Amino acid sequence: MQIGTSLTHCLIERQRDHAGATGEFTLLMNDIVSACKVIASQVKKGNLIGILGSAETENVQGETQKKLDIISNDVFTHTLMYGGQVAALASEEMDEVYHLPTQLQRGKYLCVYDPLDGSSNIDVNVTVGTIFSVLRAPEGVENPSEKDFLQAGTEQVAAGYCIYGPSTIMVLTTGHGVHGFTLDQDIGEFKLTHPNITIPEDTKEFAINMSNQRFWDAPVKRYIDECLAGKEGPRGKDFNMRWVASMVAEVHRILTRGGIFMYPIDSKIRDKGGKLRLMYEANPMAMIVEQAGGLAITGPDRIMTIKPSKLHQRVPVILGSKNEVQVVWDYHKG
Ligand code: AHM
Ligand code: MG
Repeated sequence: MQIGTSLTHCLIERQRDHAGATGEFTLLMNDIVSACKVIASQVKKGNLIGILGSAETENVQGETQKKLDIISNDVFTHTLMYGGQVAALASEEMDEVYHLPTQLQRGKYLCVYDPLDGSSNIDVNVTVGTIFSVLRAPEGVENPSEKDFLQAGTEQVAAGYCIYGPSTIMVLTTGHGVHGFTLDQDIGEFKLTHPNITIPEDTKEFAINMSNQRFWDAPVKRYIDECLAGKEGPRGKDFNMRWVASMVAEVHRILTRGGIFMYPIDSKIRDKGGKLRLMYEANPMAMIVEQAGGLAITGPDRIMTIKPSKLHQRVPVILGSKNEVQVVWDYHKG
């Protein structure tokens, strides 16, 4: 695929490589792209159209929703429900599985999404993004329920995110590498700008919310202590640190120049299972990172092998440059 090729043309090209492909996946992706373009445009307008600030409502996780959380969820949900390619939908911002009204055409896919991740950054004009995961609906199930969504990350058909930063970039994997497409605002089209993204195996940059340090478990404490010890410590190199509080921005940085991102388990959130959500944050990002040559673990386990027990399940997340994540993995095993 040539640099500058439109995302739609890249999908059509891919479709030709799959004997028996019906074009339904391409249509679904086109809907996801359309939804992200609308969200990008709303994010850009911000308070010119009065959409910053709290909506004064709570989602199922007890977090206060921002107006843009709700708007983005509505945009994503409505675009996909009318597109005819999904059998049901689920989102961070909806308590239950969203069942399609009976009169609407159903398709063979399920889509799970975080319509606007990094909500705490909306009002301060810092990068946010949309994360999505595409699964297959079980055959013969007319109205999929929560249990039909509870598939391990290894079952994902596709995963991606759209980052709303200085430029809007869609990063996508269908299990054949990771590719990035930048939105050309003038013509409203995503064009291939980052083909075959690979994460450098080594890094000297970590991202973790240091304010939780006193609550971490021993392996994470040890790892970060050793990074902080720098050249004089056991790692023998100085590390740099970043924390945007937008997972999409952290993952995008890691895909661009390497690094390790960690939202580990800690004693404050142990009863919740972690901070980030498995099905629409951890799994899609894990698929992208692994497809780009990195690793994604919870601490002791590979994220994508977890069999979800509920839609809004949380998990610890440690992902990024292969050799660095391996160090943390070894500390958990040790
Ligand atoms: P959100 O889905 O409510 O926006 O929360 C997820 C975000 C991640 O993008 C980010 O890594 C993390 O929460 C930041 O958490 P903290 O504010 O504890 O640093
Ligand atoms: Mg989120």
